[in-house]
Parts: sequence; C-alpha cells; structure tokens
Amino acid sequence: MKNHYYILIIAGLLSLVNFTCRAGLIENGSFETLVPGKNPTGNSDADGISKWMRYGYENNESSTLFARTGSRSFKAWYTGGIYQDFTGPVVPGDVYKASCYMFTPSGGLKGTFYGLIKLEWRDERGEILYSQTKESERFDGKAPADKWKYIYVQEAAPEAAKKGRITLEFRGEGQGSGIIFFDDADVQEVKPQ
Ligand SMILES: [Ca+2]
Repeated sequence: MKNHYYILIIAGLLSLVNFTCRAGLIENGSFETLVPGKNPTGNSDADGISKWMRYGYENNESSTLFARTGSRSFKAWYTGGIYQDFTGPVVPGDVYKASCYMFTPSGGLKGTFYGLIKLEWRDERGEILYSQTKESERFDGKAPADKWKYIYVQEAAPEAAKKGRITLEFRGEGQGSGIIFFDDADVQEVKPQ
C-alpha cells in the first residue's frame, strides 16, 4: 500500500515538472548564445545572435551592459529589431502568446521612440501575412527607467498561417532618443482552461 502512495507522489511531481518546464516555441530567448565566428554587434553580422536575425542592424547589437537573466540582452537604439520563427508549424485557431521584458536605462525614452513586440504569421509560401500582424502595447516614454517591464501580445493563428514569428522592434520615427534592452523573450501556445 505504501508503494502505492510513493507512485502517486512521484506521478504528481512528474506532472508538475512537465507543466513548469513546458518548452517554449523559440530558442535563445535570453540572448546568451552567440554564433562562433560571427560578430553580433552594430554594423556587423545580422545572424550573430544564435537563432535570431537582426534587421536595421547598424542600430542594434548583442550587449552585456544590462541583462535580466544571464549576462546578455539585445540592445536597440534606432529603427530595426530582431526576429525568430517559432519551432514547428502553428495550428490555425490556436492562441499564441509572445512576450519579452524591456528595459530603458536612466534618462528613459524621449519623443516618438518606442519598442514593441510583433506577432507575425507566414503562409505556406513563407510570405508574411502583413494584415494579420498583431502588435503589443508600446514600451515608450511613459515606461519608468531602470526597471524591466513585461510586454506581451497574444492572438489566434489565422487560417492561412503555417509558421509564426516573434519580432522585437525598436521604432525611431521622428524626433526622439533613448535605448531599449530586450531580454527573456518567449513564445507559448496558450491552452484553453
Ligand atoms: Ca539574457
């Protein structure tokens, strides 16, 4: 009888581990892993941060100045960003949540500069379904400096979606100033309760 209880306890613990360690749908969300032989800094290799692809990459880089976890984050100071496709195909109708922490150091963000997360979808030809892109709230001048803020966006995958993509973007349109650090990006499929 005693063994019975042990089995139940072990089964319970295993289900807990299974829940809490459920793998996200992206890799290197903490930006710790770099690609050997590449230089993932401004004006350099766009694919130097493992699993991610930078764009507008003269305006962003891998950084060790601030990190929420580990020793690195993704730093951006003008128009551009970084993206990664989800591992595996998406299921149309299922809800996906893309999240990241953002941080701006003392001085904060000024003017029209801000950061956001885009949840994007690609069809069977790999084309982005631009009209279906969903944007998070903006991390802008109203965000307190020196504090990591959790930002997320979630949406059901549209009918034509075969792949999903998380994009962390800095928008520097118009007049503004400031820097954003991004860390601990994640994508989860949101299961109905
Ligand atoms: Ca990190």
